[in-house]
Amino acid sequence: MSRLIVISNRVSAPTDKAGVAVGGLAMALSAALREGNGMWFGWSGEVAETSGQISVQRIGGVTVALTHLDEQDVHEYYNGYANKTLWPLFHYRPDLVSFERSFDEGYARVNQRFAEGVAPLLVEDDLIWVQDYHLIPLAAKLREQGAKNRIGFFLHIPWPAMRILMTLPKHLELVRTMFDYHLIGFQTEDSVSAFREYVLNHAGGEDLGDGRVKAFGKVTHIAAYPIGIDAKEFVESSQSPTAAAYCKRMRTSQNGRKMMIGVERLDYSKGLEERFVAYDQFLRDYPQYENNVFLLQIATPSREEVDAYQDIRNRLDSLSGHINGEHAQVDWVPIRYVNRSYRRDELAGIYRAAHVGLVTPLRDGMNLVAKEYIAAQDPDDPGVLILSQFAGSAEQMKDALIVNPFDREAVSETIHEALSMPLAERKRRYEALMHGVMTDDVVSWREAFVRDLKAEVLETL
Ligand code: ADQ
Repeated sequence: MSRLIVISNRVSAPTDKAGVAVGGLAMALSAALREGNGMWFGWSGEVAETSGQISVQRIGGVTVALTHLDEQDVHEYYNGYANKTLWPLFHYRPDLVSFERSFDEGYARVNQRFAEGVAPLLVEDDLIWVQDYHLIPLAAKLREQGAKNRIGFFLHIPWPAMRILMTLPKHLELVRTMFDYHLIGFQTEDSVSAFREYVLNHAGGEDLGDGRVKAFGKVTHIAAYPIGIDAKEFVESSQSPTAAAYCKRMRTSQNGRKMMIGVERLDYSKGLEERFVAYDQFLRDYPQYENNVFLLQIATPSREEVDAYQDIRNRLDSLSGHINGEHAQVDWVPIRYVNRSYRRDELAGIYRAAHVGLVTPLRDGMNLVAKEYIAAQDPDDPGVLILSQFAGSAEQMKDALIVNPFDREAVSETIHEALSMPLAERKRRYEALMHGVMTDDVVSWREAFVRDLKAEVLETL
């Protein structure tokens, strides 16, 4: 049986601490690696002088191979090309993109270093699965090292429309490197179409049918593999004593009011500012909800070394203060704004206590919070999910109330619709959504991708 080798920027093999914030993705990949005697390769998260040395360890039963990055790498590759160039661009924010030649060079250098670190550890029939935008050119670098293995790539964020991508200097070179993969997985059909459009219209490519596209003299396979959550575990976690305690704590503090919940990394792609503005609009449009509803917004700071993240944090501090100042009463604040992270079982209890889940990103590859919110609901009295049409999950979760997050009046009306929805309709929508969350979970995502990667014919190289 061939081994699976997962390569990602960071490695998050689970530790044994129960309930700690290890995501479903880490769990699902680790399970596959454990079963198949595989290996997970990536950056240790440490910043140190790099000697090219790889440290191999066992973490939670998984073999993990770690490399360090030096300060220049972190600046140019991680904070630079990955998070100041590709992330904003792929989330349709060319206004926030920094293009610097040194970022390009850092990105190429770290990908090269990853390839040099992995190549000696490979055997002939290893299946390699590269994760996400940090490592797009890795297959090309591995080929230069002589690797003939099957290599697949999964992009967790959106693939942008052709005209957006074309604002990236050297976009053609980036896409060229993708043809060294046998299989490229995207979150949505929308991303698959955008990639195909670029290849056909800008790279002189050809559509060979059945998801095969040809360009640069090579063929690769493209398809959508929408990622899911560890649904069964999340449901269990929502019924755990910790979740029950958190749910009770929230209910007590609600004091009969309805609660809406938002949970995300503090990122400009998540539409937090627009959400606050729409909520402000809602409080003006429907004064009957004054003192009867509140929004609990949990936003964990992330990527704080990048200016755009400091800016959004400052703007949200000011906006939440402004809205609260405008509407609050001595015994009620409309927004509870919390900048910390919670364990998964705590989060599950908080979701369960919320009457409405507000998931309104301006762009999102998938958005797992939407799925976690549904998985945590009480089937006899479920809450309502409001979901942005620009989240990848909207392609699957059609029974949510779908909104345009840029249209604050429509979001305001939808909040009213959610808060006043009769139980029968809440149940009908929840049951349909829950069926999808349970069926299309993270394990079926992983199995579908690995099965297709194994099945690819080696005509592609
Ligand atoms: P993210 O942009 O991080 O992921 P998302 O899919 O919503 O977005 O996942 C966030 C995860 O972090 C969820 O599991 C959530 O519970 C957790 N989380 C967020 N805030 C938290 C807090 N305060 N405390 C504890 N946990 C918190 C990227 C892409 C997404 C894609 C995923 C997976 O941007 O579009 O869905 O990868 O492919």
